[in-house]
Amino acid sequence: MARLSILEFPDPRLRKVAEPVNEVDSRIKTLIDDMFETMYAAPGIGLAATQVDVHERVIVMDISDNQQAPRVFINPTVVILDETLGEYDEGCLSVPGFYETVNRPTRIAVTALNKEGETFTEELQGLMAICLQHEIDHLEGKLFVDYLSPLKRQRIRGKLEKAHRQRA
Ligand code: QAP
Ligand code: CO
Repeated sequence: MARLSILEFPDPRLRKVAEPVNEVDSRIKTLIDDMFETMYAAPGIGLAATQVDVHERVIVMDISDNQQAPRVFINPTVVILDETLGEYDEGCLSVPGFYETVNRPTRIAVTALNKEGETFTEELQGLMAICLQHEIDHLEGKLFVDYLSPLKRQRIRGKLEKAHRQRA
């Protein structure tokens, strides 16, 4: 397994739209293992392949405390079951150090492929539903900061650019 490096806002590669996975082969399985290692090390609760500069529709998630509930979603599609929005203070491994309130539907059904390449459909609610929608946004080149006011987004961008300059 390998720890992958995570792209950070405003890296333009985070804006690429990911391609569907054709076959869940050994290359995709290795990618999934490496994404879990990267997410757990961070630590984080969700990671999309886009964030590690792989532009294919793969998401890993684990909202449990002790790495007890690893979940994989390949080529996910979502149906909103209830248009009622819930608010949540979202963060992102690609926007380190910043948390802001975002509103999203909290009851969805997802259809995706699992790590074995089998199709499944499942209803999700609460943090699982929010996190999955956040991760699917990554596959579309979208970030949670896009839901904020331009002023807030610009402030976050400026601070992260400064941090990147100091690291370089
Ligand atoms: C997405 O985010 C998410 O700023 C997953 O310094 C988060 O795992 C969806 C993290 C919350 C919905 C609600 C963030 C780690 C991890 C940071 C993450 C940081 C270190 C974020
Ligand atoms: Co994110």
